[in-house]
Parts: sequence; C-alpha cells; structure tokens
Amino acid sequence: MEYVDLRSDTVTKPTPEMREAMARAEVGDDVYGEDPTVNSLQEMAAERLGKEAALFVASGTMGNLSSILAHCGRGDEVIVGDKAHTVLYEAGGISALGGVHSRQIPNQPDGSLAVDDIRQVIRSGDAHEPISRLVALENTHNRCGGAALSAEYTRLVGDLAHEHGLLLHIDGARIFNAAVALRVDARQLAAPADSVTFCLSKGLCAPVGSLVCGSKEFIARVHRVRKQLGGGMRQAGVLAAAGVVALQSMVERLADDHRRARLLAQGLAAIPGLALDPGTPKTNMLFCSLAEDVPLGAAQVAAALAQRGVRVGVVAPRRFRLVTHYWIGDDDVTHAVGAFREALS
Ligand code: TLP
Repeated sequence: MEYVDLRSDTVTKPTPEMREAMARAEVGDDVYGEDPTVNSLQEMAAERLGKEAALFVASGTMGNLSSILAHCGRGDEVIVGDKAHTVLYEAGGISALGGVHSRQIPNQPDGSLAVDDIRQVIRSGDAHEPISRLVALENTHNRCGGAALSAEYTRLVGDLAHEHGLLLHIDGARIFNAAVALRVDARQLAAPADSVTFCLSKGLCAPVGSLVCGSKEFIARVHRVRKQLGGGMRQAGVLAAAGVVALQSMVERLADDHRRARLLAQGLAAIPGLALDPGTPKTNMLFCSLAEDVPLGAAQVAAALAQRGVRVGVVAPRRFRLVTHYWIGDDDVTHAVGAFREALS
C-alpha cells in the first residue's frame, strides 16, 4: 500500500533530480579532503549560514554530538532545554561518549529557554561545580511544536553566553523551516551562534547527512571528533550530491509544507474527538491529542489510520505528531483528514 506518511519529514525519499545528481556525482576520498562534491556542499552550507566553514556528517545526531564534544571537555557543562532533541533522543551520547554534563532547564512552550533561567544556572567557577561551557538552543524546536526561535531572541542568548565566556550551539536540524516561517535569512538566525548544525535529510529531502557550520578553527576540531566517532566517509560525494540539490532547490518550497500543515490543521480541527494544540502548526509539524471522551488510545487510532493508508507519529498515549513534507500533496491532506474522521467515528 502507498501510505500518506506523516510520521516525520525524515521519511522523505530523494527526488528524481537528486537521484540523477547522485548517479553523476564526481567523487574522491573525503578523508583526504579530495571529494569535490563534498567540498562544494560544505562551501555552500557555510555560505548559506554565514559561517567560515562547514563539515558534512552522517546525521543530525552526529552533528550535535561532534559539535558539543568539540566545544566541551569531560566534566564541562552544557545548558540545554529539558525537551531538546539532544536530551531526549540522542541516546545520552554527550555524556556517554564525551563526559559532558547537561544542565537541563525548562523549555518554554515557544521552544525558547528563559534568558533569566540561563543566567541563573551559569556556574561561578567554584571547584565543586562543573564548568559552564556551552548553551544549546534548538531551531525549529521539535518537541515544542516545531516552533521557530527569532533572530532577536537568539541574539539575546548569544550575548548572554558570550558575556560569561560561554559558547552558543544551535541544533538547527530544521533551521531553514524557521527561516522560511519567519521570513528571515538563515544567516541571521545563525549569526549569534558559534556552531550550527542543520539536516539535509528532513524537509530538504536528501537521503542522508547533516552539516556542522562554524569558524575554520572549530570545524578543524569537529573534523577530528568526527574521525574519532568513526564518521570519516570516503566517496561521500554520492550522498553530498543530493545535498547540493537540496540546498539549491528545496529550501524556498518549505513554505508549501507549512501551508499544507495549516490546511491539515483546518481539516482536523473540525473533527470531534481531536484537540489541536493551541497555535499548532507553527511550521511543518502539527500536534494534537484525543479528547477525553474518546475511548481509544493513540496507538489504536494510529492502527486504524494505517488501515486507511495513513501513518502518523504517536508521541504519548493520547497524542500525535503529524509532519508535512515534499511527498505530501493537497490530496494527501484531504485523504488524511478523511481517515481521521472515519477512525474516530
Ligand atoms: N528528529 C527525529 C526523531 O529523532 C525524533 C524526528 O522524526 O523528528 N535535531 C532535531 C531537532 C531533530 O528533530 C532530529 C531528528 C535530530 C536532531 C537528529 O537527526 P538525525 O535523525 O539525522 O540523527
């Protein structure tokens, strides 16, 4: 069965143009720095985010891990939201592999960290304490409804971190969704940060890969950490070629995904039994829950939807996440709304 797959934008398959570019990619040994396609992708990425340099890594998780390990030593502390992807979904890599201590403070519903909360948890330098080294933000914020953090807010956090001698990392897995939604250049969102990661393999549709962006000196250190993690790839230009197409032709169209997420929300809002989160969707993600009087759980509803050719993410016993992407058209939205109506009738 062909599914309308709304579980994530990670399910996106490469476009025909990407497959063509992959087949024709010029390649070399990237561990020697000799893959021309990887090199052009890295140059493009650095330019798109206004940073000196960039490095191609296997995944968003590896991008965050290698960035945090390059910034922090063992026993250093990263100030991070309690709903951050790095905290919830990266298998504890920063502490397991880097000995980095996470100081988790509450994420606000809009995905931000309260600036006062950050200020209050910066350590004094007392020998009993870990050393505050890094602040990490996420833009867009996955668990906070795909919310976009503004350039002004990011600047405030960057200034605070730098005043105290800390650095700022942004998990920008979906930073282009944020830029498109806020109608700003991604460079403005990235400017206050010392490092930014973004993913090619989500809304941008490429099959594999993420980029870490920052200063030349920082990227040289990330390069070494990537090697330590076993992430040095050889003829990676085959993968990078899809990333080049992604950056050239898939960014502006993210606005279509945001429009379809709104269309989906309109349809679902009219279905008794479903309660949409206030303000959802903020970008390409929609979060909703089953109303109290619905006798089924989210897993049962998801199973009923799957029988009707629709896949959704179950993120809590009564809660769903639906994500729009390149392979979801207007008809798919209509089909998904109809499937929900039937499953809940
Ligand atoms: N997120 C995935 C799941 O892991 C939850 C998804 O389906 O949304 N940062 C953010 C903000 C992310 O949402 C993700 C993936 C990552 C990092 C990790 O990227 P990958 O999967 O490439 O390691």
